[in-house]
Amino acid sequence: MLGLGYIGLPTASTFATHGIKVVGVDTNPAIVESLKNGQVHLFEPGLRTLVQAAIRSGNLVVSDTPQPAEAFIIAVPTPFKNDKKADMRYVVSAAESIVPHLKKGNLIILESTSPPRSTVDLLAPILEKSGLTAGQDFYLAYSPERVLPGKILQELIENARVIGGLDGPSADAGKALYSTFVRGEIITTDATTAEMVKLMENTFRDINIAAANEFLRLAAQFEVDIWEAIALANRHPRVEILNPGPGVGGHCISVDPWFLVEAAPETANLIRSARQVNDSQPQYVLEFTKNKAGRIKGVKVAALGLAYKPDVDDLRESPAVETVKHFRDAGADVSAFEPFDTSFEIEGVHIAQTLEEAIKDAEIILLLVRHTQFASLDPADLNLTAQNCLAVDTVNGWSRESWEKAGFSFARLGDGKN
Ligand code: SAJ
Repeated sequence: MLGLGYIGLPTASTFATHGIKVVGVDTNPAIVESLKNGQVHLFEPGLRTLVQAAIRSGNLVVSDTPQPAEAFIIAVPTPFKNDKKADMRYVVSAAESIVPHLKKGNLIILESTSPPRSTVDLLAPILEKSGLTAGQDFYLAYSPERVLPGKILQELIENARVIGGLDGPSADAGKALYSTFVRGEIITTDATTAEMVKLMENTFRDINIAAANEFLRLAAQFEVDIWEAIALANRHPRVEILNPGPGVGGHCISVDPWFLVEAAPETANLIRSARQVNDSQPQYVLEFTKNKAGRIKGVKVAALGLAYKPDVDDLRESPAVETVKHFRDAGADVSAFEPFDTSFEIEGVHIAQTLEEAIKDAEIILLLVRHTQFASLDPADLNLTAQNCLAVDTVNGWSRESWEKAGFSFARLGDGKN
């Protein structure tokens, strides 16, 4: 398993606890060291117990270099560059590190989300530097990961899995391998279809969230409460509008649609627009708050939550972080608190170690992530020094009534009625 991140580590551990001998490889020596000591560098429910069981069983060993194997799975990040183009360098270097070990009859599977045709046009030629021919001497397939952070261990086993082979036998070899633990249906297809399927899934979700965010802006304009309107629209049997909020983040949904835009810039117009709507939500949150508070410059703001979504420790591409930066740039005195990661740094922003520290002298409390800890806050328990504190809820996480009863002014993003 090349790459021991959010996908590689759970997958390697699950194979290991199902009797497969796995060498987990990561090029980051700190990750390899900590795993050897039984420490897990990621937060995901149940992951620590699973990794420790896998290591204890003797089936999972970790290393910083690959070794000969019957199957190689590549699960490394595919971020985007500043120009929003896919950065495939980790896939390329993982593939190159396999080449010296490649033997006839081996199976190589790419799991990393990649632009269409990557398996055929990028991966196969690198692997063929071994002197072997893809499809003829070794099996090659693309199988997208589809697990939801927060539910990875369950979805890894239960979700349907798509395996796209360079040819039929490659897809069948992939299916045989994943059958060791996947209980969902395993469907085979060609590699490029499987790549496209993955990109379409995340793009579909991004476009639907963009619709919700655009509805939110319209509702504010028409003095409608978007949260009430969505709940009512969703009573229609064929309508399921998603939740608006401060934007779309994470390493997947805010990145993957750009791979389609990059591959077909003339055609992917709706996809690009959706990305732009979601990416401009942090700016919208700033303007909304400025409007409610009267001013932002010099105001003490407590930002609650920096993760990209509730109850995860992942801050990659987080709209909460973007929003905090917008407030900082507008001259606010920001103190941010992220319970899942108190060591993260944002230049010019105070990172509080506790909720109390973040809010003690706040004039605005800005709820950016609906972490369980924040949603269950009772405003009556808060001890604040500032008078007339404004609570701004960007995720529909708090009750207006309780905050007003506790003496706060209250504003909810998208509530144009109140
Ligand atoms: N979000 C909203 N409104 C919503 C739902 C989500 O604003 O109604 C935001 C979240 O706050 C977050 C972002 O969207 O910032 C993405 O969160 P998410 O929970 O929708 O998805 P991810 O990125 O955690 O995981 C997605 C999943 N893809 C789909 O649901 C189609 C997951 O199945 C994929 O495996 C994962 O991307 C991936 O790795 O590609």
